[in-house]
Amino acid sequence: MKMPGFVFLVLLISVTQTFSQRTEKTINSAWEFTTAEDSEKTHKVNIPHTWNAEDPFRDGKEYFREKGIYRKTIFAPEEWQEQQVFLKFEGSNQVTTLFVNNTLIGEHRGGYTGFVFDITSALLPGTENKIRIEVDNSHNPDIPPLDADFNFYGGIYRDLWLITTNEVHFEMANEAAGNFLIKTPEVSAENARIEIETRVVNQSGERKRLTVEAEIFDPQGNSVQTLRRNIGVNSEETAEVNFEEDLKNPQLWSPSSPDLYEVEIRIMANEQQLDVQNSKFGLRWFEADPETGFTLNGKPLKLIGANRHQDFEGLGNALPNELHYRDYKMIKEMGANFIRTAHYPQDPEVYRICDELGLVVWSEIPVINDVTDSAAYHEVSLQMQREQILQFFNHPSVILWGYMNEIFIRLVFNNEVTEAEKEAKIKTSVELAEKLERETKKMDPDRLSVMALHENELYNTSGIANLPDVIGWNLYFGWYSPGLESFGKFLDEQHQKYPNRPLIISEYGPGADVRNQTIDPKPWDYSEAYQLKLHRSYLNQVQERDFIMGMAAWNFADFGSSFRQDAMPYINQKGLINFDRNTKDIYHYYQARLLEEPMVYIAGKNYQERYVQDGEKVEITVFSNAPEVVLKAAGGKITSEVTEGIAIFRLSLPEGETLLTATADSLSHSREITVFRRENLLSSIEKKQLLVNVGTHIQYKDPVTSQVWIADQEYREGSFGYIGGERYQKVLNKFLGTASDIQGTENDPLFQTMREGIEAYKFDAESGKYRVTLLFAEPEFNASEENIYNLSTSEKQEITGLRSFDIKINGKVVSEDLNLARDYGRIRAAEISYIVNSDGGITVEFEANSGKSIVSGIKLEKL
Ligand code: GCB
Repeated sequence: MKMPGFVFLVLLISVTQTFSQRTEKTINSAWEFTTAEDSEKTHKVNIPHTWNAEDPFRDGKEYFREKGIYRKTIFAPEEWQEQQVFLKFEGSNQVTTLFVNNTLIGEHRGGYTGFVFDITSALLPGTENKIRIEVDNSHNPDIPPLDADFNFYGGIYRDLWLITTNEVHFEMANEAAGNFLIKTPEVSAENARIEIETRVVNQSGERKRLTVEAEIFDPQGNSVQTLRRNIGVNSEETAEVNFEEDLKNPQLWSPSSPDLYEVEIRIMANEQQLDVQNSKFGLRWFEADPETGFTLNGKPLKLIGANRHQDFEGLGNALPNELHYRDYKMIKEMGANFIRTAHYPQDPEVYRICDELGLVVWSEIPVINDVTDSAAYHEVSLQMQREQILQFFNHPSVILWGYMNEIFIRLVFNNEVTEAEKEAKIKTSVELAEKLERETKKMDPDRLSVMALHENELYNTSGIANLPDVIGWNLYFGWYSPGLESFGKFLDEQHQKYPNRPLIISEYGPGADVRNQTIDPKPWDYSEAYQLKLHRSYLNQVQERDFIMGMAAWNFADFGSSFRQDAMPYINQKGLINFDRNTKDIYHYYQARLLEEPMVYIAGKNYQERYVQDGEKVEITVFSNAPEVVLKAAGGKITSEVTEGIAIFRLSLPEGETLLTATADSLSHSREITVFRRENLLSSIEKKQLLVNVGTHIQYKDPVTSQVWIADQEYREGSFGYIGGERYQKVLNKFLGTASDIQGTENDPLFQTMREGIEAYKFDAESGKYRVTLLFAEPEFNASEENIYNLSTSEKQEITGLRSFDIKINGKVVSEDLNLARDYGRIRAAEISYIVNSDGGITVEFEANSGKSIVSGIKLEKL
């Protein structure tokens, strides 16, 4: 009888299902969690989980770095007796120890790669089984990273999988964590050589005759080839089964056409399928040339993109896949074609996304800042590199394997090490680099090895920079080192001295806080405008130099770093977007420089209140990739050329709200701004308070109250401003003011900049009743808390760092012997409000008794 097609299909499916024994499911939900410190208190948590989502961002003690314990019972059905059962961790930071029914199964070291435990032998089928997972994120001298500018959030922060397989299955438990390898050693436009490497494990207790198949599908999903091998595998043995195939006229993978092939591998016994796995892969070839830069599939491609850290506001590193996806989509939509996974391997989902979206990836292990001279440290580093390579091998997006970042930075800044200690440290670092280079090339001769360096000659003199295929420079000219143009000069010198080294810019960028705005940016003012200035200059300088392979901005998003103080404590603010993923202007600027499809964007999402001086025009910046932009405002229309993605408009606008509309090609973008004339601020004081960010050119917006503290100005008759003194500057050529975390406020930038030695602040205001509020912070850690009036003149002179001043308003003393350190504490925000009845004019005088007077902000309100 002839069987109808669909009956045959149903039969086939049911037969295959019976014997296709692999099941994979997450077991993320409802774990009992305790910390070792507080073992009585259990919480129900879901994986991805970290216990450090909040504490690295709190003032006070350091974030919790110890042991956390996860517990759960799982029911093991009877059928598991004939199966192998595994737990697969995608990532858990940083030492993970697994117990099943109180039997120790194993330990894994390292927080950024996956690993698999075979739990079959400890399980009791037909009953509940106890799983206990201990995770420890305390500092461990044998495990990288030892020290870095990001948080080492503890916990099982990536998906956890329960996998059951047939007793005959593709290998699960080794450094590949269940991945099989698809190699593409030779690819050209005409032909692609494909090598597939599988490992078949037989735990059935008897010898098996098996057929292993590898079926290749093209990017359209058509099966193009099925390869087969017949093998015999003894019990408790693992057989390597490899395939080779040539594909003619391959469809190539690239950022502009990320075409993906797929391989399905199967283990068959007597027509029954025992195991199946699949993986996408891609076909491309590339080259890093020291003269001409990077080429992909024979065409030059300047790699431009960003580094990306894996944490997120409020979540630490425990992100759902959707948020990883959203980040990479935003990176792609910025016009980027390149990503460095910051300092460690990321979630497996990230690599899948980069393949799919078309982003070239530099993936790296977290050997950062310093190494330990121990066999264990070297071995864990090598293990991490093997795991990263084996686990992400099939991803065509991955082109560079990194293994070290700024490895001498601690050494260079540590004044306490002896010459001998220094030599020993250099020696062990170079030895480790040699081992990592060798291991990388042994495992994957077809990709490029890379290392990131900071601006120091030691990398050249030690010889470490001669090891990898590509050298990445982390360069912060215009930030940590002065001079934006020094960037290009440095690159030219390196290129001249080492003409055989392919070079890439692995990091660059300044801190930028969207609360800080100006049209006159300066280094270390944390303004969005300075971020724009620096990135624009770096983009130009890289584009002028063919020999530079590309550049990755530091960083795609702001990220958590518990020791940082900066404008927002505990956050590294060099992101192109905020920690909560709201964009900064600079993100849109990259779109103007990189996107091919038309774009136009009026900058200043966070700079809508514009305060201008007498006769001063309002400066509006528009980003676009069109040759010119038309801006409509207040009934007028102006056209401006676009240079390097920027059109600047200087407009005479009336006070009040104005709608701006920028049009380029057929696109337009609108933004509302509000203009205030500084000369009218006192006459309108009845309606609107006047707030001044004293001691700085920066306009600061408090995101909670939405109040704008305007840039400071010198007093002029009929107006307001400071008299005397100078901007306080803790370190020359660095942050304006101080970068210390000011306690007792979220408005750190407001308190970090100040005017020191100020004589007076004067408002030529009308008569009436006012509230004057002064903002202060003692910026010196060694400021004395002495009381000036308790001292005799001779004793007084011996005390250093004593700052005491009196405040007078309209001639009357309102605060006497104000010693900020004594009265409020050092590096702590203080506010004092005074009520003033004025017959016309307000003069706040600061009279120093010792040291210099200081003030951070002033607010005037008419009552
Ligand atoms: C670097 C480091 C990176 C830091 C960055 C910075 O060179 O590689 O981890 O976060 O500088 O912001 O200082």
